[in-house]
Amino acid sequence: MYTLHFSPGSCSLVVHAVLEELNIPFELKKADTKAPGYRAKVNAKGKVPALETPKGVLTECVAILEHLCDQHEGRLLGKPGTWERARTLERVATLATEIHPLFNRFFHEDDFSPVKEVQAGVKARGTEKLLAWFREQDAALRKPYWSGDTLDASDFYFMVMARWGRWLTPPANEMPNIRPFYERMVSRPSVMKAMQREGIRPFGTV
Ligand SMILES: N[C@@H](CCC(=O)N[C@@H](CS)C(=O)NCC(=O)O)C(=O)O
Repeated sequence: MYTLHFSPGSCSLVVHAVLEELNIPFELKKADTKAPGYRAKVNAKGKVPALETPKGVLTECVAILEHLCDQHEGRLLGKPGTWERARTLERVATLATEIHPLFNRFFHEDDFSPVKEVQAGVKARGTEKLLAWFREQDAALRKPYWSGDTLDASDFYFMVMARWGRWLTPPANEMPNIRPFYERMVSRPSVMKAMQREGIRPFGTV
C-alpha cells in the first residue's frame, strides 16, 4: 500500500490526481513539512510530494509519476523507450524544471534575496515570464488536452500549474483556450475526488 504525503493544492496534487486516475489504492497524509519528524522519517528535503512505497520513500513529482505509470503498463506516460514516452516526459520536465521554479519566484520571492527591492524585482519578472508562458500555451491550445488529443500525465501537471496561475492577472485558468481544458480536467472524477479530499476548489481562493 502506498502513502502519499501532501500539502493541499501544492504540486503533490499532480501525484494525488494520478493515483486516483489510475485507481491505485493509497493512504493520504497531510504533511507537516517543517516538523523534524517529517524530515527525519519521510523526506529530508522537507517537501511534498513524498510517496511511501513497499520499497521505501520516493520523492520528486517526475520520479513518482514515472514509477506509478510504469506499474500500470505505462498508462498516462507511454511505454518506456517509445517516442510517446519521450514527448510526454518532455512536457512533464518542462513543468517541473521551468514552470514550477518560476512559480517559486512568484510565491516565495523572499527565498531569492533578503533585500526587499530585489524580492520585488524577482516577483515582477517571475510574473511577467509566467504570464508570457501561459499566453503562449493558451494561443497554442486547440485540442481537448494540453498534451493533444489524448490525456496524459502532463495534463494533470499543467492543470495544477494553471490552478496556481489563478493568482495572475488575467488568471491562467480563465484564459480563453486554457479554461475549457481546465474545466474538462477538474470535471474528471479523479480530480474532483482529489480536490475534495484536499479541501480545495478548482476556482477561487481556496
Ligand atoms: N522538485 C520537487 C519540488 C517539490 C516542492 O517544491 N514542493 C513544495 C510544494 S509545491 C513544498 O513541499 N514546499 C514546502 C512546503 O510546502 O512546506 C518536486 O517536483 O517534487
